[in-house]
Amino acid sequence: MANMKLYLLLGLFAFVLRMLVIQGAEGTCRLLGKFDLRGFMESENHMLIIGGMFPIHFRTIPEKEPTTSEPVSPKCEGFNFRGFRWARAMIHAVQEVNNRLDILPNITLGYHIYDTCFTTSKTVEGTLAYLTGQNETMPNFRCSAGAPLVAVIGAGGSTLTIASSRIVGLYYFPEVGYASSCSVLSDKYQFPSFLRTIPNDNHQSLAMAELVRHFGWVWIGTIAADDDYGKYGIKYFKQNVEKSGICIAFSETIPKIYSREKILEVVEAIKESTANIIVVYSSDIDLSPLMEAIAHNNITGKTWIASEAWVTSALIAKPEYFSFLGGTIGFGVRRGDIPGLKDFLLDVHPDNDARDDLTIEFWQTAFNCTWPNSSIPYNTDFRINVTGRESGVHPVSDQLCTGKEKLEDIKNTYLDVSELRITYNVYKAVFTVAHALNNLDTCVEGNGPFPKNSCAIIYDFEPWQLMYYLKNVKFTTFDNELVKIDDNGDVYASYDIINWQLNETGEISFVKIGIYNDTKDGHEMKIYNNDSIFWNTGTLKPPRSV
Ligand code: TCR
Repeated sequence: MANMKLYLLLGLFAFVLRMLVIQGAEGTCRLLGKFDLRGFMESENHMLIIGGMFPIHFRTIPEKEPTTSEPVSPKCEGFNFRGFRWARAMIHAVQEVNNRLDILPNITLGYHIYDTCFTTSKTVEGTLAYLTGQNETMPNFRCSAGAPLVAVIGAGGSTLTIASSRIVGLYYFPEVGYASSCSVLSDKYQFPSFLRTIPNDNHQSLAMAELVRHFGWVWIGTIAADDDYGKYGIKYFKQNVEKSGICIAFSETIPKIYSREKILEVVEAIKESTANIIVVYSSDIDLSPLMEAIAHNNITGKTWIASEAWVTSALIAKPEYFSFLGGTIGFGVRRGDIPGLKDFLLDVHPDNDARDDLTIEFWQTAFNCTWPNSSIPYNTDFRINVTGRESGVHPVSDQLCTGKEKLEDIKNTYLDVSELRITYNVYKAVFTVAHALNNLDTCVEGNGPFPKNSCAIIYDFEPWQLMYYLKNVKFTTFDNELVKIDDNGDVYASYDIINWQLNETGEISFVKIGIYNDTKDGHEMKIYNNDSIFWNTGTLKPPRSV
């Protein structure tokens, strides 16, 4: 009897629920909230669009009281010159494809680029906007403003890419990563439509373990960013070294949301430990507050092992940090000098497009001035840093920009093309998509890969059809590098081993002291010449950590 009642109740409940769902679908559909996305668009008169997601800002500004008024999408702060360069490199690559006669001769590509602000929420906003073609999200519909979107380049850090490629993966819609190196992204069961032009981090973790063994270090401290990149990278490194009897002295995490207390805890752990070797897996963005604290607390005598994301970063490799970080050794992915990029980067000016507020913000931040009549906020940073002061607060500069400021005259991370590694990956990602599209376009009916040897049609194909071509892509770059994507969406792993030294002008130079390559039957590591390594111990000998 009691069972019967329960069934009735459940039945009634199911009925009411169904009614609600039907009503929701048929009658009361309405737009929820508004996205606030910033970026670059170029889609008029273009036939196909490539999406791109880049961290042009460092973070979002947390909303104070989101429940008492209509919640709005947060604004972003902290202008990231490096991310701005990556986005501009994507545009440059798209234009190069458009100019070339051998790739997609009859098609012009456009782009839709969004700023992720280095946060998952903005990344998901952008991803949903891509799938619907507008700032409103209606799953399962592919509407597009003008031309169809064919693939997304992004989304930057692995944690962001994991979020967005889970969504696009539902539609088997291609996403090509340029910086997302986390090992989980190779799992095609979870991320069926993700591929990348940066190697899987398992290789880098192995390389770090090999380096530690090479120098005979026994006690190691590890520091990971609080994201998939940091945590998986360190986990795989630990698994590897522990097998060789190497001991982990401490394992710390850098918080994602800035916290002075947590940073100071990490500093304490480093101070208290006798381990002289510290392996850090983190993006430069997350690491910078910790390095500020290292300098403030005058922690010297440590040798830092850098993961690819900070090894050549201007955010960390500041001359004033050299006494703490000199001698750092790390791994960089292959670099490339992209032809014409420098001139293209210089060709940016707020006058070119009055609606382009990112460029106005770039100009204001680069020249420390305010663009006349603009409502674009000045690049602010209201966090309290480790010294207890508000860090890098730039009050609105009352100096007006004249527009005559010269980019050539300033030294700026955006314009620094000496270490194009991730930038080169962005370039390769665009070309991966372009070559796949080209192969799709040149398919000969009767010889095609689809049922009955048919081909896809370039003006109207399904995402999975492009996936087929992406998975079989193979091309050489201007640098004669062969780019080949394997079944897991991965590329061949090859790293430069880089050592931080001081050059004659008092700046940090990144000296290549060796290489690490993945080979068919294992891997090879070569350190060219032990004497060419700078150690911050003041001697030619490697430090000891026993
Ligand atoms: N993979 C990192 C993110 C990242 C990055 C970078 C961020 C890499 N390299 C350089 C800023 C600058 C490598 C990830 O999360 O997968």
